[in-house]
Amino acid sequence: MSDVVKKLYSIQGMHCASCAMSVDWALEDLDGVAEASTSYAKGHTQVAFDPTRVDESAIRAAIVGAGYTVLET
Ligand SMILES: [Cu+2]
Repeated sequence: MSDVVKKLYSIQGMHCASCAMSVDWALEDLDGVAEASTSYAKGHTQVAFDPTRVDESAIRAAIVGAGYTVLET
């Protein structure tokens, strides 16, 4: 098992707890994502992933695909 890294992504467009849940599901569907922890109140998601199996563009695309905007930091 390779190293899992954790990264925080700021998300725009979530307006309730079920939005955060949709983001969690979209991310956890990705091969290589171990865990996503999305907070509607904080407007961000913390993603634990294996960078050898999934890259950040796929993570961003999954969030966008769920209907939200990823803020560049
Ligand atoms: Cu919502």
